[in-house]
Amino acid sequence: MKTRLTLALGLSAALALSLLGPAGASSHREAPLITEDPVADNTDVYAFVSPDRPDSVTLIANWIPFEEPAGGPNFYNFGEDVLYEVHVDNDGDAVEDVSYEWRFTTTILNPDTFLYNTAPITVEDDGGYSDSFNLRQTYTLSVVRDGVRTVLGQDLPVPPNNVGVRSTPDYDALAEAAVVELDGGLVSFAGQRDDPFFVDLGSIFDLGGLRPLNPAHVIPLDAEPGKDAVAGYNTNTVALQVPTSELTAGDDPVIGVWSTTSRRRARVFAGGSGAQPVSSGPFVQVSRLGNPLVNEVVIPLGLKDAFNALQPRQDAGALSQPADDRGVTIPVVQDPELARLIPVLYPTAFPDGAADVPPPPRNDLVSIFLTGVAEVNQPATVTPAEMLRLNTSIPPTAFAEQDRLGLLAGQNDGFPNGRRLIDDVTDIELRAVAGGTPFTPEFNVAPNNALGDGVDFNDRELLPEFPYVPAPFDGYSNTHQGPATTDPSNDGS
Ligand SMILES: [Ca+2]
Ligand SMILES: [Ca+2]
Ligand SMILES: [Ca+2]
Repeated sequence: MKTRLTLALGLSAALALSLLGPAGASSHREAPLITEDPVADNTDVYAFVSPDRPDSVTLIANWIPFEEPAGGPNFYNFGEDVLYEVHVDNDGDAVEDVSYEWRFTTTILNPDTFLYNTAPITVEDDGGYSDSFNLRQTYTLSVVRDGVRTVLGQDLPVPPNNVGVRSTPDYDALAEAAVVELDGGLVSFAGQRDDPFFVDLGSIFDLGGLRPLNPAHVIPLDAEPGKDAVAGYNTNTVALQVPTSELTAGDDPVIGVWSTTSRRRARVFAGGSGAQPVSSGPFVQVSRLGNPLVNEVVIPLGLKDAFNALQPRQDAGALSQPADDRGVTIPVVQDPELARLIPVLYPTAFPDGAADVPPPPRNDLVSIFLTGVAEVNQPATVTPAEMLRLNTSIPPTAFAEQDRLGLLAGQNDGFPNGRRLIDDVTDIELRAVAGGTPFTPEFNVAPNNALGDGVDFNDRELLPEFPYVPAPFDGYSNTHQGPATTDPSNDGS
């Protein structure tokens, strides 16, 4: 994306002071409540030193899981009544120091048609979209520092969904028109993209199945390659590239990153002709995401909704009890159910049962998920809290050289030091939970350090430059369609 629209914004004119109220993984359908609210459902957060601009950090957060590209006529929009945020803690106290906020506004040019677009959508000479783009969104991007909110950009464009080959024939041009350079060296994008997460959900959530290891499962099946359950689906992305100096404080290069979604406390349905519900009250956090998969597979069902409502500063108190002489511990991380399940599910691969995985307390997992790894991505002083932790002083691996196994492949700029799009967090976390890392050398052997779901890469090539997330699949070419005619012999089995 080389063509960038530069928006000159008078920062002083846009400076707004406000006192803030208390508001303020991969994670698809990770907790019961949030599955009912897809526009607020945060699927993944990424934070990495930009490989092509090493003095900057790229922050990416995705919402709306499993967007079927053909999902018209009402395609996928950000929620107007939703506050989308990415937070940065730069002094290790689990309290945000810098928060970026996205608020979206929807405009319908012609309300008398049901059409999302009335003709092919193109980029006009002035850089804006053609009037055929009927239902469109714009957004305001703000930053909050020390309780002071500054508007960074207003009326920023969101590209259309990738409707199909007739409606959005040059999608890359439409997306490029929504890459905006802002004052202070920031680059911003918000809009539909391919979901860059890759995982075999269909097997993993079918009693912990890993297709390549099927023969060793307690309910054995023939071995198979993995299936990327997210393949062919889109998501809504916000991406922001920020000069690193805007994010760090003092001499400590480590930042903590997580995202939240918030809704107004009350929503009232008026009924009758008042079709639009009215939202009021302060924003309340309904979704939260730092490390991928934590709420899916570490947090037990009884705590999942609560975890989404917690702030990191509350993690230690809410999810822990006073324990060992290290002070605060978080039992669900120190003794995760998954670690105990792995030898039960794969008895022939782990013949000695529980003795084949590290015993609790799992201080190695506390490092990975809660404090950062000493000498890699642990802040100088740290309050244990669940967030991505990124050491911004570790030089990025060249894009073409990135390895999906991140830190486990010796790339210190990869997960769990922050998270790059390439990082195979499923395999890395499976191996980490099984003890297959240098933290626990006696367990850093096969099969512990070779676990994987058989899905190694995203189904679309990542982009070498901002916003790095590939273009969305288009609806016309969608890959989830059924047969053209009903086959009476198809009983669904
Ligand atoms: Ca802080
Ligand atoms: Ca994908
Ligand atoms: Ca994988």
